[in-house]
Amino acid sequence: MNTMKIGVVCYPTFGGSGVVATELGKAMAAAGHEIHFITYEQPARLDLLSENLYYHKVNIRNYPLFQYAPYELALASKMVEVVKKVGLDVLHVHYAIPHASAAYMAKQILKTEGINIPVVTTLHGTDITLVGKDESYAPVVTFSINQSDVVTTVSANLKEDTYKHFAVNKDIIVVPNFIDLQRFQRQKKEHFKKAICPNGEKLLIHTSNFRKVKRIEDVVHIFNEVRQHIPAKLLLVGDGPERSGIEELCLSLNLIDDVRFIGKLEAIEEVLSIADVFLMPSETESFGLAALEAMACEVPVISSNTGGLPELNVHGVTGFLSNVGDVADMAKNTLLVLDDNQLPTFRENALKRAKEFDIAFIRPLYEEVYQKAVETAPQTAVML
Ligand code: GMT
Repeated sequence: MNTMKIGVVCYPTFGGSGVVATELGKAMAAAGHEIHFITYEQPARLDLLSENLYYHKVNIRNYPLFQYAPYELALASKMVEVVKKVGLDVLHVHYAIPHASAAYMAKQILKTEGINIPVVTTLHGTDITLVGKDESYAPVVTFSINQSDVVTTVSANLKEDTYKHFAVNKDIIVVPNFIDLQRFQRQKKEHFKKAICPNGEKLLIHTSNFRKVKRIEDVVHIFNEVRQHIPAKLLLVGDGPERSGIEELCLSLNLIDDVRFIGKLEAIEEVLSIADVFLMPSETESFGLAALEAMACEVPVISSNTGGLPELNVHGVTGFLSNVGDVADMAKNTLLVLDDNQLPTFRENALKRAKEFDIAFIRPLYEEVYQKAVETAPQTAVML
């Protein structure tokens, strides 16, 4: 395949969609494509000294009249500028709101100058299942999905949800989340494990952005049940709006000595390396990238059976699935997984499954998507 110049629009710092966009961009750059990130802040973990990686900052001009500065307009203007300056072949926008509609606007502006830029929109989850379907955004989300040249979702379930909640008339291609197995692998961190579990306790872990959708109170209740049966500790990694409420819950349940909050962490693979089981009881989860990261580090997963999670976590093989909110079932399954006779097999299975999502398999799928977008959209638009 010929190399391309690809514009990537994403949320640079928060959430799985930004991680997927950044890691995909890096993998594409390593494969010889020229990648131009267009965002309001440099994406975390983006090494701009690497070959083929560029960052274009969206400057948001404020004005006393604006209660909310119009980011979408500044983004669309930046996309127009970068497409023209660099000669991009394709624009890939991650997360529909507001990136897909900003891309539509940029595309229309460029059309008036005889340039037709193909737009690929990747839907990640809450842009469809939570925020997107709210009536305050739904008409714009529907329109901008339909106007994209190619649309992808990160799971078959999210594809179904998109058709269910929006009048979308486009084909949707499923391209799952992926993992870099060089980075996410079980490392020897015995000293770290000893510091957290000094008496050989089992370690339960949860990593997230501490939003309501993650149901972290269920994580705490599962742990509370598990520790009635076996010595255990809980590690909560990440930060967000729910954190203080969860700290209070731990206090009221008298768990504070056995639960560690360690905030946001860059080297997440290091703590995953010492964990025995990963808990993801989410209300909704389009794919569950954090669970995939755990599996790559040989950590089995106890999750809800919502959204795309059954497409990743195989019930009874890589962990277990339960109905949302069924804390008792999740606690029972956690104890099954933690059984010393079972744990090594679950660990092995989790790693084997994670290998199916190796970036080496997924990157070419996105290259096909870009190729399709270029073929779908005529190279030069008719001047209006
Ligand atoms: O929920 C998050 O952690 C953030 C959110 C986002 O949109 O940034 O993640 C979504 O996208 C990830 C990457 O595609 C998926 O792995 C997550 O499952 C999905 N989150 C939800 O659906 C709640």
